[in-house]
Amino acid sequence: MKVSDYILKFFEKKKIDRIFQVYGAATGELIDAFTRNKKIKYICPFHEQAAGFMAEGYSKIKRVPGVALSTSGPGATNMITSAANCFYDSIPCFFIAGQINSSFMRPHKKIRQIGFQETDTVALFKPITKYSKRINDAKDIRYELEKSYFIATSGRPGPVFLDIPINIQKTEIIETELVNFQSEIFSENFNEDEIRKKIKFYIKDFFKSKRPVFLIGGGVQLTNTSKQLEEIIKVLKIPCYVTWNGIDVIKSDFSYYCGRVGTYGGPGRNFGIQNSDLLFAIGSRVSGRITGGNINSFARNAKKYVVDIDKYLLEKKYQQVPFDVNILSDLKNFFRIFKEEIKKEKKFTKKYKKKKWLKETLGWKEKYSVINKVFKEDPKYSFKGKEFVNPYAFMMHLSDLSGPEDIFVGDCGGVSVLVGHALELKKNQRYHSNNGHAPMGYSFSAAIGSYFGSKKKGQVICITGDGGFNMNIQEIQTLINYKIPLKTFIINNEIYGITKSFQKVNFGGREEACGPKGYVPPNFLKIAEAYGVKSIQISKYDEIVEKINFILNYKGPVICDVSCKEFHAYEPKVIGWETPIEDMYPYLTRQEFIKNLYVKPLKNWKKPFLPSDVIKKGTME
Ligand SMILES: Cc1ncc(C[n+]2csc(CCOP(=O)(O)OP(=O)(O)O)c2C)c(N)n1
Ligand SMILES: [Mg+2]
Repeated sequence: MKVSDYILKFFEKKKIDRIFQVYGAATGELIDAFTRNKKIKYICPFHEQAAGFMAEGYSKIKRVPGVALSTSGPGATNMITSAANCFYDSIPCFFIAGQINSSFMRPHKKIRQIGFQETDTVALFKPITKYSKRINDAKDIRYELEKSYFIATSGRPGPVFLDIPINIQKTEIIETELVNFQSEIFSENFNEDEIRKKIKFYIKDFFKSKRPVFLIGGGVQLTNTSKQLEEIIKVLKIPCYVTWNGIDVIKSDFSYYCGRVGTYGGPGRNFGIQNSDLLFAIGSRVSGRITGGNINSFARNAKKYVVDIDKYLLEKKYQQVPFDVNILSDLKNFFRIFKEEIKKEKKFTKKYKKKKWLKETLGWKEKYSVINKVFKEDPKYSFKGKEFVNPYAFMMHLSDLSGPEDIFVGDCGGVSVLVGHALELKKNQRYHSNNGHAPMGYSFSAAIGSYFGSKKKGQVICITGDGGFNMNIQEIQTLINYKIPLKTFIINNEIYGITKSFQKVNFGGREEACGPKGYVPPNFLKIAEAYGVKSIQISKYDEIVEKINFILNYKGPVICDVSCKEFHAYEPKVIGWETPIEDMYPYLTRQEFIKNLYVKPLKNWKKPFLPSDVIKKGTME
């Protein structure tokens, strides 16, 4: 058997049935091996970055590692962004590149290049993967694949990179002679007694607390433990807040869901978190996008617990938020122990009530719902006297009209804020985006990957900005080639909206390179037409419902241009590094917060500078 055949057989055993690749001579042997394997198919996107994003989307939905394959040199360097994306969002994926024949490689680092398309890819991928390795000996193939798989999927998951020279790919091996990898040597055992002890502390604190909250992040979805978490929440009757990655964990129709938090906090407006006296962060590293720049003002009266699988994030010296109790554990075991301890606690078995606080937090979610505000005041949007679509109104209707098993994939920029504010998910729906690395152009490719990873029970819906869609627009042809009925909504404001609003605040209103100056997007309807994909424009409020319905019921792929010309009021948001996250621009939340107050308002924080055209009715203070 050739090494290439062995590699495919390995992935087949791991229930991986699609590999995303762009051809090159350096992977010729690997691609040829597909002719001898019946179970795995290759998918041909038009760019290696897109292949990497597809592998990520596939992995997130199918819950097996994704695999992206490229040729040496430029093919491999094109996958760098995708590997980094997986690294920062902890997604297990294999990035594999072919490499030139070992005998033509440069003999020393000082020699820049010998072989055609020779590049030191192992070094390039090292800081953005959990493991980066060239296979120099065909006999190592089993060991290296098993080791890579173990590393990608265990502990805090993440991508791995393997560089496989063409001569190694075609070497004949005898399977029975291959050395295996013994994962036991590398496995990390958690200290169960320590975890249990800390959970017991927490339960004690919980009964003392008046305003406990859970802050839930994407780690729960990665470990597929949402059900266990929900069981615990139902017993504790505790208000739950989610981060952007946690949108996919606790859905909007869950009874204890009280909103989304952070510098762009959604429904609930961060009030529950900021007022809490006991916070437990689960599956989240609680980044600056949650806390804002004024970290000490974050949940400032709360005793803070955190559980994380990444031991470095629990070290005080590296911690942004100073947590009082740090628990090192994987979530499966953590939830198991938590449930065991809850069962033992008699106070829970009696009719346990903690209704006042829950009612209050749910009330804030309703009262400070972004959508309610839009709809009560003005669901329409016009620019220079002409009506366009208010993307918040669009998002609300899309949530409403979507099917029970639909999968949403979002891009970065203004779209991530819109989704965070206004996409309300139902129980069995899924949503994913790219939060740590946040490259534009992720969603369209990742949605295609998600389609291949899905059971095809629901639709796959991509929500992207115009800027994001331009990066990887070539994959429209992949929809045609594989008959993928993807529904793509481009929130087309014809600008780089989020960065334009950043400029407004930070550069005294001066605007450069974000459109209309410097950035002008193409006509997406014509582009879709040229590829032969159905295209539709939604250009005003009254068309939204009818057109979304049409698109969602359409059999094939649709590219929809949601025309929101120059809209970039992504609000509410926190402005300035000193601002505590309860103070959200532009509505009067500071006064509201003081009215709803359990903790002291911060004094003497430096108000951010806002140019006059940004200051609207009811600014801070
Ligand atoms: C690859 C890449 N380049 C640049 C950026 C910086 N950036 C972040 S969001 C953004 C604008 C996004 O524009 P669009 O997709 O149209 O969304 P909008 O903010 O207008 O809703 C830019 C340029 C980025 N995140 N990724
Ligand atoms: Mg835009």
